[in-house]
Amino acid sequence: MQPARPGPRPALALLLLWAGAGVPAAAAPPAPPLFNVSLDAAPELRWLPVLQHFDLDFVRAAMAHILGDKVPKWVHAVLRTAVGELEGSLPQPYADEIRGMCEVLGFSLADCVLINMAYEATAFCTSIVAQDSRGHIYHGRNLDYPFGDFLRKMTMDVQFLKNGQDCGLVRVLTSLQFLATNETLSESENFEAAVDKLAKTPLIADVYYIVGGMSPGKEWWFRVETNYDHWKPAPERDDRRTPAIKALNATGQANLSLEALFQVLSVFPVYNNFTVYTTVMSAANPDKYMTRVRNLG
Ligand SMILES: *[C@@H]1O[C@H](CO)[C@@H](O)[C@H](O)[C@H]1NC(C)=O
Ligand SMILES: *[C@@H]1O[C@H](CO)[C@@H](O)[C@H](O)[C@H]1NC(C)=O
Ligand SMILES: *[C@@H]1O[C@H](CO)[C@@H](O)[C@H](O)[C@H]1NC(C)=O
Ligand SMILES: *[C@@H]1O[C@H](CO)[C@@H](O)[C@H](O)[C@H]1NC(C)=O
Ligand SMILES: CC(=O)N[C@H]1CO[C@H](CO)[C@@H](O)[C@@H]1O
Repeated sequence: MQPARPGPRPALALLLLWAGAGVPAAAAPPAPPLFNVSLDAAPELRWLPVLQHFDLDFVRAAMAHILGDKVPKWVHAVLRTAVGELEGSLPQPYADEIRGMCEVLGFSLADCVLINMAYEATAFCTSIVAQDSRGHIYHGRNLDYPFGDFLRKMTMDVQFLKNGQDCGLVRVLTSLQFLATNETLSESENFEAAVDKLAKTPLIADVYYIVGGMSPGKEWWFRVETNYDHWKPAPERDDRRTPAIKALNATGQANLSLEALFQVLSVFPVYNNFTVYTTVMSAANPDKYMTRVRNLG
């Protein structure tokens, strides 16, 4: 793993519950709450102000549920020991960040890492990278999760602050994301280097990375990735790929925009009852980043 590095970083956090009561059942899907996380604070402390916005008992219940439901008991016992032994080799500052939150929640670091792995392994995603006719590149993603009612209430946007200033980086989080992702993106000089590094980073769970860069490519103007090898046909029982491609075809490259991409990600079954959130963003235009929580009843 890479050495620790200070600086703004997106993906990290435990499963969190937004304690905001009485979410209005509006027609338009709502944005998640936005929280600041200061990178000037020590890693083990920086997430605690965010935690205060959540009902900790609910968070604990959700974590216990994921551990109990998704991880068979014997696997849990084995992994717990293994992760316990790995503790010292988890990359910083993640290890300290997780430790800080786990302590508040009363879980072991091993359990928190396990929860993350269980989550990563059972989430379904549709990711799209597309390029409009002017060469602007867009990235969109739906996160689908069968245990979504918890996650919907735990979805938040996080704004990272450095030296008290916002770093122009807002990220959606529902859980501790796979550790390698952010480091890769931050430490790579360019798109090719990031792809190269992602391809070489050993992963615990099977993950398809989809990387949107800022320089226009040559082949297709979009790429859709779900949970299956894109070089094989998608299985009939869960084909979100074909409808997404159809919707992109119908949009047309000239009409691509963040709004259009959001619409593509709202076509059934790309969008379905399990969809927790939809995020659209453009690397060249980070201000237009947008996440909406879906199916919030
Ligand atoms: C986050 O920090 C910025 C910069 O200090 C501040 O302007 C903003 O109000 C804060 N937002 C939240 C949600 O606390
Ligand atoms: C989308 O358009 C491409 C290029 O015209 C075509 O090859 C492909 O079959 C279309 N796919 C779907 C699902 O409509
Ligand atoms: C793109 O939008 C234009 C109108 O702005 C429309 O005439 C055209 O049919 C659209 N292209 C596709 C492929 O839908
Ligand atoms: C999605 O949920 C709605 C409302 O709960 C239900 O009526 C519908 O049958 C579900 N759709 C699928 C495909 O499961
Ligand atoms: C793409 C991205 O957000 N990268 C951030 C990941 O974390 C590092 C620090 O560890 C930041 O410098 C990057 O900006």
